[in-house]
Amino acid sequence: MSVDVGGIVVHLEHLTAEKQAVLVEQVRRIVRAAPLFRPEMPSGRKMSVRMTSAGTFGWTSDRAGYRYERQHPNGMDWPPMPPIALDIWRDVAGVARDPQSCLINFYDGDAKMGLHQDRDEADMEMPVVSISLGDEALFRVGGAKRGGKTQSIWLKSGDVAVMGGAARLNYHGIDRIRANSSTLLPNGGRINLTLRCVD
Ligand SMILES: O=C(O)CCC(=O)C(=O)O
Ligand SMILES: [Mn+2]
Repeated sequence: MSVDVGGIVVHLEHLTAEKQAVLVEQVRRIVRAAPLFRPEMPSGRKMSVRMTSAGTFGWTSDRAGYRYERQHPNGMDWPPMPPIALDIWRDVAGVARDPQSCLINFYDGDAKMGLHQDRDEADMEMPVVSISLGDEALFRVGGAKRGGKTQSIWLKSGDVAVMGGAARLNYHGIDRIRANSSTLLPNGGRINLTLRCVD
C-alpha cells in the first residue's frame, strides 16, 4: 500500500523483515569500509546525523558548502551501492537511469534533520528514493517554498518514500526518532538510505 504525503509517495512496508535484515548487513559492510562521519554544515554547526555513502558519488558538507564528492573524507572511493537498494530503486523510481549515490544516514535517539530541499543534483527530473530501517522517524513534508503548510508521517522500518515530479523539491526533514520502536538494529537507532542521480 502507498500513501501520498504532500506529494511524496510513501510505499508502506515495501521491504519484508528478511530483506530489511539483509540490507542492514549490506550497510554494515559499507560502514566497515567507509566509516560514518558527522559533517559540519556551512554554518559551522555539526549535523546530529552521522553519515557515509556508497556508489560513484557521496554527499558531504563542510564550511565550503553542500556537495557531492567521489571520495570519502579518508581519501578512498565510496564502496559499491548496496544491491538491495538498487533493486528498490528499480522497483519504485520509474525512470530508466540507475542511481549514482546512496547516502547512508544514521540517527541515534537524539538525531534529527532540519527542513531542507534536496537540490545538489543536476537533473531534477530524476526522483529521490529514501529507505527507512530501524526505529520510527517523524518525517515532515512541506511544499516547494519554505514556510508553507506541512504534513507529517511516522516512517517505519521497511517504508520507502519517493520524491519525484512536482514533489521533487518539496521541503522535508526528520523531527525526531522514536527510540526502541524497532528491534531491527540491536543497539537501536535508525538508518536512512537516500538514493539519487547526481550529474
Ligand atoms: O532520513 C530521512 O528520512 C531523510 C534524509 C534526507 O532527507 C536527506 O538525507 O536528504
Ligand atoms: Mn533530503
